[in-house]
Amino acid sequence: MGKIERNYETAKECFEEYGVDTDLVLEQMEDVPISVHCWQIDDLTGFEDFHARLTGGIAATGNMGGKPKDQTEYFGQLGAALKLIPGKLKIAAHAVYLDNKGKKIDRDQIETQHFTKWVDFARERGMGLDFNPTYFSHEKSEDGFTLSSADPAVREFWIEHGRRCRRIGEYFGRETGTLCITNHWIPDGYKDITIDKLSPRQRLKESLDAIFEEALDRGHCMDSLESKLFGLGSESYVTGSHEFYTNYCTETKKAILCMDAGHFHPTESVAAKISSYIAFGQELMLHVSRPVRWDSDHVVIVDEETMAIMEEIVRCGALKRVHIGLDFFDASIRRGEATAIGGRAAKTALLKAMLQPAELLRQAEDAGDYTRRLALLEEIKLLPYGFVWEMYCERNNCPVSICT
Ligand code: RNT
Ligand code: ZN
Repeated sequence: MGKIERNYETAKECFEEYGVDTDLVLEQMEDVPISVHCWQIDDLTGFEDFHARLTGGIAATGNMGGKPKDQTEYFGQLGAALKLIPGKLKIAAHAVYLDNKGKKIDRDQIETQHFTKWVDFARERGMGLDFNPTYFSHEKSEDGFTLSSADPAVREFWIEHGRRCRRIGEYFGRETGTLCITNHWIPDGYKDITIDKLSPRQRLKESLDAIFEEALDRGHCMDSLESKLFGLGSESYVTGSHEFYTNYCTETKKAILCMDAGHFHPTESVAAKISSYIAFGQELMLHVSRPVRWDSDHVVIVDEETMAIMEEIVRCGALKRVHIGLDFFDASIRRGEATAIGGRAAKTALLKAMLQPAELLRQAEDAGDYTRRLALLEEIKLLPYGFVWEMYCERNNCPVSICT
């Protein structure tokens, strides 16, 4: 028996004492894909123009070399990064990652034929796809407004983009046989004190209604709406706030909410919000990220918030209702490895959460024995999660260590 097997047997015994079946957990991990975003690999540049400037109040800082110069390099690096993340995955593509064959295809002209590469790439790897319209890094978003713009022509342009993206999402879902979530995030907002906060929201509501007019096959795709508190240059007002989208989703049932861990007040926790949506039978999309002082999109690590998010999903019994995606972009470290580090961290946190003795903890709580609840919570921090992780990597033909 090799070291990994030996260690795993020991771990199995340790977890059994807490009523946890590690084999079962490893099996269950296969039902919970993590959706790895495509945009850490190239600082969200995409394929429209390899010198494109990122706008919309988000920023990839740093200038590490090795950024892909063409699509071949890009897909090579993404493929290599994905190989380092064990278990079931999806890939989240973005509209600017289209294959335009050297021709200018504007956002209101994109079609499924521009995204066949993504389908091939995902299929080869047995992965599903998610999709994101790109409502930023474009001349028609330069004044800070898209779907909530006061200019009807600008709104119409972005509505058309949203509509087309939904169809691409449906195509992804159909072709991969896995539900595709099309996540809409817009940068709209004001830098400074805003007088009329209502009109942009009324316009956003109308734009969304227009985007969602066409009924698509729910078996293949659905939409999510990503809220935000502030962005660079939209510090004072963001049209698509948390309350706005929560109400839009509840009222219309046209989309589910997407919560990004970096889009709230610094001490506000996405984890704490999850149960309030599950209580109403809603589904959620998440962008697991790591804000450091602001929505800085640092690489995801196994920190308290990431753990809290995964624990909450498990404890709510919501592994099928909460769709877990990643969102970070750091250009100060090697980009492919950054993707792998963040993906592995999300998986590690999920595995750790699933290995916790949920039953025992709940029993202590239900019995009103909060002392035992706290004692247990502390004790289980020292269980040998790492040995189960190593077995998870081994079973998925993935290296245990990626430190080069
Ligand atoms: C921006 C949002 C959004 C983007 C991606 C690239 O604040 O988090 O999810 O990061 O669409
Ligand atoms: Zn996000």
